[in-house]
Amino acid sequence: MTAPLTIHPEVAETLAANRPVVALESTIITHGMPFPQNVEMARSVEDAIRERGAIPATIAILDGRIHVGLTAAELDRLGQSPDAMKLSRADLAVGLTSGRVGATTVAATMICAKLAGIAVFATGGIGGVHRGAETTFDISADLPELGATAVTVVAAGAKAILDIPKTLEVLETNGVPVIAFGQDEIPAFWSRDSGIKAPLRMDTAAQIAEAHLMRTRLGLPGGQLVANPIPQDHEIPRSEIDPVIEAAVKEAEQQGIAAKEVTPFLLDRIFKMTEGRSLDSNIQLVLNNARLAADIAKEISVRS
Ligand code: PSU
Ligand code: MN
Repeated sequence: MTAPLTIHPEVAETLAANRPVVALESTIITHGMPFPQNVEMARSVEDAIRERGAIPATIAILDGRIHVGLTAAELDRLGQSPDAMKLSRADLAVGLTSGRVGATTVAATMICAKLAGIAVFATGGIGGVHRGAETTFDISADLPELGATAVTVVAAGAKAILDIPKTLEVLETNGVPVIAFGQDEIPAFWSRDSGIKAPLRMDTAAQIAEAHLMRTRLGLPGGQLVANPIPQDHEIPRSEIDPVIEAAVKEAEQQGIAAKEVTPFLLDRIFKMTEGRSLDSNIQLVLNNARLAADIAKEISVRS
């Protein structure tokens, strides 16, 4: 009995030839952005990875199977599935046995990428320690997953809807290297700066690839988190986005939003309050992360 994996033929061939593949998550498509921008984003991210010389593999649950690499029709279906389940480590198996359409979070995408033999994964933002976690205990399953599953994840740092210092503490406890790319500070998703120094810094994809392979040689089970700052011309300065985030967090509290609804609720409110500007930035930072992930995947493939 093995995992119910359906690997797209192009992805399977690329992996068999030890050529670079970049995994992509699907919760960002179903719960992170509205239709039709979600499907447009997913397609342009796949194109960006191809232009950079790697093959994209968007991961989602369809018809009781883990699909690694989606056809155009499958991507459309996913992007227009308002009832898609948001699946993390806790509910991945139940999602598969239910037969329903399922989107994978960062945690679940890491699990599936590892099963398929993919080393690098690009997304927008990871889940983390939510503000107020000292009372709600809301800490994303993405954090312990990074400590457990050997995939290098490229994200744009921690969103300020999270408590960034606490998120860094939990990552450290879980043995996760947090690597800021090309700067000292940990980027804060829509903004390049957070005011908080990152634990580690690297300046090239090759360095990140070497560290990934060194972890394998050491037998360390977990992954790496690469925090890649949003391109300058698309960033929203902290002074502008912070009040919007504050307001959204307050609304979530007042409406009693909890558990897995928190992140999608906040994103939706922030998109609406900024009249789409934050959505536009979100798309640009995912593209930027996809390009870096492709570069890292290439550097890993030439070294292994
Ligand atoms: N952050 C974003 N966009 C997203 C997510 C996070 O900016 O779409 C999604 C990712 O799939 C991430 C998940 O893994 O939310 C985390 O959800 P939770 O906080 O419920 O673990
Ligand atoms: Mn949560």
